[in-house]
Amino acid sequence: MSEWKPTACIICSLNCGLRVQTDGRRITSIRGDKGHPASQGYVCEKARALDHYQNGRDRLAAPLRRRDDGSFEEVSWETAIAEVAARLALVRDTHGGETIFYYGGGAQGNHLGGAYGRATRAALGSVYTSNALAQEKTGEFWVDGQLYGRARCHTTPDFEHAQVAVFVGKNPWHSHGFPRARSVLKSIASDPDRSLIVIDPRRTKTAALADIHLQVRPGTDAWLLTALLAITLEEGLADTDWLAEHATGLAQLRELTTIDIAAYCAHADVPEALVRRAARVMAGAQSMSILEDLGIQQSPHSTLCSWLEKALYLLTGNFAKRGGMNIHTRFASLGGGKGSRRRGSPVGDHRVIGGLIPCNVIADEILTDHPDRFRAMIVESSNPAHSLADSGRMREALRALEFVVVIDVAMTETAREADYVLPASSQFEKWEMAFFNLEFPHNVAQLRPPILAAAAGTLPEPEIHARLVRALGALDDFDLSMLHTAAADGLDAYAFTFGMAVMADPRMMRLAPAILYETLGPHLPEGAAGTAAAWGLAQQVAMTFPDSVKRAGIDGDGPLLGNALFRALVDNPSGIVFTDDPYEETWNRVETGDRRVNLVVPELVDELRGLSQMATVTDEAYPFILAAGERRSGTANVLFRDPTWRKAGAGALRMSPADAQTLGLEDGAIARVTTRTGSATAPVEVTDTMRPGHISLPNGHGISYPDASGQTHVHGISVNELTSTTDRDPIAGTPWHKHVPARVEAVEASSQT
Ligand SMILES: Nc1nc2c(c(=O)[nH]1)N[C@H]1C(S)=C(S)[C@@H](COP(=O)(O)OP(=O)(O)OC[C@H]3O[C@@H](n4cnc5c(=O)[nH]c(N)nc54)[C@H](O)[C@@H]3O)O[C@H]1N2
Ligand SMILES: Nc1nc2c(c(=O)[nH]1)N[C@H]1C(S)=C(S)[C@@H](COP(=O)(O)OP(=O)(O)OC[C@H]3O[C@@H](n4cnc5c(=O)[nH]c(N)nc54)[C@H](O)[C@@H]3O)O[C@H]1N2
Ligand code: SF4
Ligand SMILES: [Mo]
Repeated sequence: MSEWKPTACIICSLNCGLRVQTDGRRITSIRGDKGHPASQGYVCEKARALDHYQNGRDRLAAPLRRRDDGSFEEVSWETAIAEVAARLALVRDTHGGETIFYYGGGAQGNHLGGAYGRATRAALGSVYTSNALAQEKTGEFWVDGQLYGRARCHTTPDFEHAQVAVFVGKNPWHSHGFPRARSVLKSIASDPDRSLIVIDPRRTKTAALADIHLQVRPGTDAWLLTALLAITLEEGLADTDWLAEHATGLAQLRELTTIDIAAYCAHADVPEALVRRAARVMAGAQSMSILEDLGIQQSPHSTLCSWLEKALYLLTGNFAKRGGMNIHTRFASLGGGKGSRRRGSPVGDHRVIGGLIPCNVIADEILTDHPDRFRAMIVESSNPAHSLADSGRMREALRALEFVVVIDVAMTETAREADYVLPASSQFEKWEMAFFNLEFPHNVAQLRPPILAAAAGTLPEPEIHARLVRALGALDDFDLSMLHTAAADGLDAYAFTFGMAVMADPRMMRLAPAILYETLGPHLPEGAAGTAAAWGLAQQVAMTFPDSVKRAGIDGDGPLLGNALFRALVDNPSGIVFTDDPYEETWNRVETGDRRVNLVVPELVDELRGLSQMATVTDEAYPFILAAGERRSGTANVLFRDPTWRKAGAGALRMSPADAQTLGLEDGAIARVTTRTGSATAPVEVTDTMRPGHISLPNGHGISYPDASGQTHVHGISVNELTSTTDRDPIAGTPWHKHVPARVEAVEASSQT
């Protein structure tokens, strides 16, 4: 048995610190790392399954090229890089680099690869990008921009210190979303002076712990949240002194929320008395934090709900304070960069938020004869043929492109549609970093060394992108000799020389990741060249948040502060606190100009007023509302392709006892779910945690995986065979995955498909 090596869990955005033992190429023992500054030893049950990722049967071991007959053949890396670069260059030279669309850049634990992907995009003139954030968080980012001045003014909850914790469409018991979630939930639930409030149609494990569960009718949160705001103002519960000093738009918000409270509560199907009690508990709290997630972000009125949710904590003054909501620092942005921010999508002119094309319009931007349509796609560490709405249409779009290259560790549903597949080393075989740095007041970052040597035939993304950039000739115009010399002299000499070089030729900035890898990389410790981009990011963090970095105990000024931060990361593989802020610092991050927050989002006013019509998304032919993609103990996006990691029955269709009885379905019976897009069968789990009319299926199922003889089988329902690209938010284009109109019927076991 080997030593306990530090690494991180790569299953969800918490990236809990781990200590693991390996035996040969297997990860044999896993425990929480007490030295990780955020997770402090915490892990959940899913982390135990990580060897299924590392040693999956369909891991890629050589670059693949599609033959004319559709099958794949193995080719050498030299051939693959030369041909991929040539095919991408041909698309660029024929149609323009902006027709090359980049999707992904990282999963839940690996974002360094995406940083290098920026250099490949720059070499090709590719400007349009997207990733999974554009099917969940872009609406919320846009609202942040409206309230606080810029979409990057992202707020984070402080549940550790909050007297009242509120979850809107979020089930942290299973999905986490903040450090040590289960421990924090339990301590709030067991403390008589603190309260847990959950807004969710289902009695989730989190809701079962709650003091108040507002069991909203699916898709009607906008009415419930408006009622909460209305009660807060009508009963005089708002913090008017705080609002007078720090906010604008109170009079208009008051006018907009002067509504028939009883009717709104009835529409949301929650007793008015309970809604009033919740509003009083929130307003009476010394501090309150709120976390919204997919339950509203992937439902009708999603962007409107993000506004109303934020207005709720602002009305009660729970901003820029301990236990409330604060604007955190960031190690790097997960968005698409400046290149695409200025314009809408090329074909439909859809709003681009945070540099990201809405996921639901991607197929439309390809399946058209519009001259500016996307012609080629680079997919990295993402599986859009499985994770985007309407997989059938997404597959059609991928097939319609002139060229597709996929960079992944495994043979995914998307890789199957590609012209070339490039095999990456796993997240345990290279230096890696995740950029989900969302903590406040102590924000945390971890640069993790590999725990295993790279699998034969694979390369880490920094090397893949450096080779592509070289093959495209993008560095040929630059004289890098000064940078090579400076790197040999050490980080301090390099930092100053790099700064001068970029000032002299700003074109170097967009190619920076490749330039850093080529020049600084060889002088970093053996095998650590891939951390060169982290050095660049550390310099940016030190420049953007110098005081916060110094408060975290990192010394230096200017580029020397960036160097000290980078060294601290390399020297502490369990992770570090990289910024430390007083709560008032949040005000310095408000970018509205006058440092006051806006309570009203002008573009959403009509949608808010329109709620009085009491219209909901319903369709008589499809009387059920299907939540397509629920997080459960046995789901982990698509990190584990091998179905044996989860318990039998994990893929069940959940429904209420009343519905099961009406349909004549018993626990374990097979049901057919039909939507406007598709149809599938699953065993039923009858559970009184579901509201009548509401059914749910888990995310991350429906994965094809080879058996021991190499024969591939699909396991479970792939929910996006059932979803539609047109059901989406009018502002952000985010999908209504949690609100899919559906029909259910019992089927004979023999007629399943
Ligand atoms: N175990 C596990 N954990 C994960 C992941 C995973 O795959 N597995 N994935 C990670 C990722 S990428 C993400 S984005 C997060 C997502 O984390 P969550 O958003 O917590 O996940 P979901 O279960 O998809 O949805 C949350 C809740 O929304 C509720 N809901 C459905 N419809 C409505 C509605 O109309 N209104 C309201 N208020 N609620 C509704 C559902 O009942 C559910 O409890 O989880 C992360 N954590
Ligand atoms: N219907 C429905 N659809 C949904 C959701 C839902 O709730 N319902 N949830 C949405 C959400 S919130 C999210 S976040 C997305 C997630 O969907 P995606 O963004 O597609 O992410 P994953 O499924 O996690 O796929 C990550 C890929 O990265 C690969 N990978 C892992 N490690 C490495 C590495 O080191 N290098 C490379 N190159 N590749 C690697 C894995 O093999 C996998 O193929 O799904 C979305 N889709
Ligand atoms: S909370 Fe998330 S990161 Fe932490 S152990 Fe569980 S799945 Fe892994
Ligand atoms: Mo997500």
